[in-house]
Amino acid sequence: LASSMTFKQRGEAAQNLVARRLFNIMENKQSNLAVSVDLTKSADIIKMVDQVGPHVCVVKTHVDIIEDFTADFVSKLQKLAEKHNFLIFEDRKYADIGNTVCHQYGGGIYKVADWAHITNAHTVPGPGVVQEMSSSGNLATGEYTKETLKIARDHSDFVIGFICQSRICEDPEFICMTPGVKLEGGGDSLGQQYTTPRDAVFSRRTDLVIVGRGITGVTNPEAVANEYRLAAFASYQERISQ
Ligand code: BMP
Repeated sequence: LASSMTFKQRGEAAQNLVARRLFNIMENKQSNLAVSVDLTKSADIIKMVDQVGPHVCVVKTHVDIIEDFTADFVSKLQKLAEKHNFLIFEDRKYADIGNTVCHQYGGGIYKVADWAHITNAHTVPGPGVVQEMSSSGNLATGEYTKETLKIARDHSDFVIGFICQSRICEDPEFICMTPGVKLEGGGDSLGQQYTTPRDAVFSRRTDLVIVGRGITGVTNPEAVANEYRLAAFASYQERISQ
């Protein structure tokens, strides 16, 4: 069962090279923390990523919110990914027909396919990747989750995991990633609902927590990122030693 295996064992079980690499980083950096750097100026993002980089396995971006996006931003981000050994996840949530998604993913201004190790898609249009939302009243439940899992299994060469609020399968190679995480819980004024790292990784048995404002909104992001890393990794260790 995935939830009782180590990240190292799961990396060995995975066929997909990106999944193998991610499990490897998680094991070596003792980090199942992704930071979502949802800032709107390139320089602020680069500065934040350099500070939190030592503590994360993944840096998640939303490049379409950046006001001054350039190729130079991408090359700086890639250098930091090498320096700190993390993967870049562009949280684009593709949701159109294949032909349009090909253009959106490979072309346009952002050329996401050139630099993002990981991206994601809704499964509403059919085979793709998975999205299960953390916001209240979201519709990604029941049959949607089942169908999504089927799509992932049928395309496991391309799919490395899911965005989900609780573990949706025990397949060792799929990584369950949970956004909407804050040490103090709570929510925001637009429907976001927060769970704690331990609730996500120990109680709901997911693998990786995605933290945005809980880290990017504090005055000492590096120290706080380390706190989240320790909390999420301890919850993983507690889970596998059960
Ligand atoms: P924050 O921790 O600041 O609330 O940020 C959460 C991040 O995760 C945002 O980038 C958001 O787009 C993303 N996210 C989410 O919150 N819930 C989901 O269901 C899916 C997401 O990608």
